[in-house]
Amino acid sequence: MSRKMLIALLGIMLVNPVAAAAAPAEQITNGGFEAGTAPWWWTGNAPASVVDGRLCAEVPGGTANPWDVIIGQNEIDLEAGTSYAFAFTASASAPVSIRANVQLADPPYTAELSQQVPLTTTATRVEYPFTSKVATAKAQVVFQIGANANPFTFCVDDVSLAGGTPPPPYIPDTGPRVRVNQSGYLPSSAKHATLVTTATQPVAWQLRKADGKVVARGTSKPQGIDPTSRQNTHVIDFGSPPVGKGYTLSADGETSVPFDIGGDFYQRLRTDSLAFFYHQRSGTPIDAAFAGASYARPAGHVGVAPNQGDTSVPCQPGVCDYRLDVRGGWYDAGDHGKYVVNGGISVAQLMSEFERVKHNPGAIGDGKLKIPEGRNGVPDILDEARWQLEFLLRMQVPAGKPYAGMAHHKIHDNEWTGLPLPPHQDPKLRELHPVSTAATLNVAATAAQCARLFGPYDRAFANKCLTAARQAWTAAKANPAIYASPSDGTGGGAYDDTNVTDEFYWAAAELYLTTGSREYRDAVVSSPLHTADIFTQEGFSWQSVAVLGRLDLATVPSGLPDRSRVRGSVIAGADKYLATARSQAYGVAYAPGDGMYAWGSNSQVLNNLVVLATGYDLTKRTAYRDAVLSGLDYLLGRNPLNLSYVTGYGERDAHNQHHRFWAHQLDPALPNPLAGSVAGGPNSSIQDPVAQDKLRGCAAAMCYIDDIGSWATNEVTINWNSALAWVAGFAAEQAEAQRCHSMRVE
Ligand code: 9MR
Repeated sequence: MSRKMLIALLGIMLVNPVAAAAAPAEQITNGGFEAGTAPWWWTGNAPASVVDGRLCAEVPGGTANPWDVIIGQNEIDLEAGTSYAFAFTASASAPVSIRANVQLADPPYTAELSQQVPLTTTATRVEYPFTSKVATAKAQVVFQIGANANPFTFCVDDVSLAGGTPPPPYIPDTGPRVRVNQSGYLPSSAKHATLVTTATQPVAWQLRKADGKVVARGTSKPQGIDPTSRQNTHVIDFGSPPVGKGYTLSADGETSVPFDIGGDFYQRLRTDSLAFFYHQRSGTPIDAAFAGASYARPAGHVGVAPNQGDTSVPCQPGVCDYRLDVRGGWYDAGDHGKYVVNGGISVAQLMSEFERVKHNPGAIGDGKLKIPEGRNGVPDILDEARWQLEFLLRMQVPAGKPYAGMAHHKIHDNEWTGLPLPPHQDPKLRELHPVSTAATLNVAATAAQCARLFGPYDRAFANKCLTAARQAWTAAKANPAIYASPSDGTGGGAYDDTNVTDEFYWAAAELYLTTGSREYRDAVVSSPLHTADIFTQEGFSWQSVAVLGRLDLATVPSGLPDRSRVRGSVIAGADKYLATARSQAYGVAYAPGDGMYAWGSNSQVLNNLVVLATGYDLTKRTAYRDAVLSGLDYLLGRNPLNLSYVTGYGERDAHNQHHRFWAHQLDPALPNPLAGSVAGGPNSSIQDPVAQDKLRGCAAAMCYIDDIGSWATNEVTINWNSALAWVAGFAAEQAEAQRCHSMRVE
């Protein structure tokens, strides 16, 4: 906008407040691409990304129809008889003609505006007025950029559809006001539901079997306003109904979704949540024989075009003079980055899930998971862990180079890619980022754990891990304060961390438990974290890993002098989370001090459940076990949104999580996220445009939307699923124990 125009416009607004108030509403979200690419989508043949603040797509030549290549935005509201102006600034790397449409998003795709637009290499602004004949909430704006003979780059910016009234406020569909674990409850554990109601006095409830017969009744317990949701809530304890399917709970004129008492849902979740890791593997085809046809895909990042990695990856300019083969590992999340810090906690939790049951691994043992390494004499969960461990070892700087033994912090694309994008089609340059102390200590900790656990199965690999762990420890001691930059977040996450006291503690703990060496024991006991209360309400995470060390010091046999105090500290932590769970309207052991739910809050919940479960392992106090299950109730539907955050579990499940391949919401040919994938969950800071558009002012536990564009509330990641897998393993074991018990009773 020119200065003159701006001054004129400001003048009009100042003298005529009515004119200012009546400015047409903007119907496009993130039209300037300041917030990345969401909620824009495009066809898979035109990979797009934000370049210099514009959205640019590589358009193939030789397609038949304009609509064979599209960039668009859906869920546009149009009012009948209302005028709109569709405007944008666009250019192409060669002169071409495109179509710009405002149309219905579904067949017959009736267009309210369809405009042929000639483009040149000069970015040009165009504006097309039209009046809508239809009223719909399901229109779309699309740039149809196919039917050009030669490939070209299309760039667009400042897209606007001005007119009509502002989009109505988003009101989530929260379904029936009686909130339950939508999968079900274990027969001999506590059974709680939450009722949302205006009533302040107890109300009557009835529990019905699938045939409608009432099997239990009682009255609710008013709980007051729940600050996490701003809802007035009651808690219902519905006792000990017999095992059965299709129960419903009614109260205050509302009936819950159906749920089971007993069943094998936690056993399924144990397996499904681990399958996630096979599907996230980089550097190998995902085989239909293990994954099913709709989830199969070619290997990503094995040096085959258009991929530019990961078999010989350079550093960011100026960072190093060598290339590394860093193939393999797991993709972090919905993106294709591979980050040592986050990879570390993820693989640690898988190994710890194994270590907890290592004498009887059962359903996670050899030949039990759907992975190519089945029946090789090694427990399957360790096979899966090894896929990541070998990648982590490849991230270490080779001998003879500066910082030898340190680990590169991460490897990822040099620019952000958009969605959808299967890994093998990622065209961006992959780069190694500088080494960091945190990454190096993640290698030390996990490689030490590897050495301990792989010993009985593969001595050579265990030795390799131990050597790497020791080297990493020594290198980190020599370089104790090399921190990843918080601003190094283009094309991948920063995963920055400026306090590595906890990483030192964790690595020392794992090295000590594996070797028994005095050096590592001294590092453990002299760490200020060894005696600190590290069981915070916020919970542990990739950035705060001391609890990983403390839990292993409490559970893995060793000669640690103050081991019984350490065990007591974990029990004290479990007591704290138990008190929290009991105080919450939705029974969840998570109550951050500032009332702000973190990015990935569901994993903070899960990690607190890991502490509670460890408390149970140490004491066999059923209250801890029940608090773990109550936390799972929250994740599986007993929450303010009445939503199961785990794909494939529960009647109302999250299934549009942010992922470049599981992108069914954007491309019907692609699958939804795999069953057993947990969404990051409510995030008070709503950093992405979809969440900002829909959720401003949200109560903490409701700052979530099941939309693929909401990367800040609805992504899936390896470190969140590793926490889910750990807790599901625990819950499945309780389910098995209770099944045996109820069979004995019968
Ligand atoms: O899980 C990470 C969260 O704790 C951070 O606050 C956030 C911003 O740095 O990044 C999250 O991790 C994302 C990572 O940066 C890139 N891959 C997807 C991760 C989950 O959204």
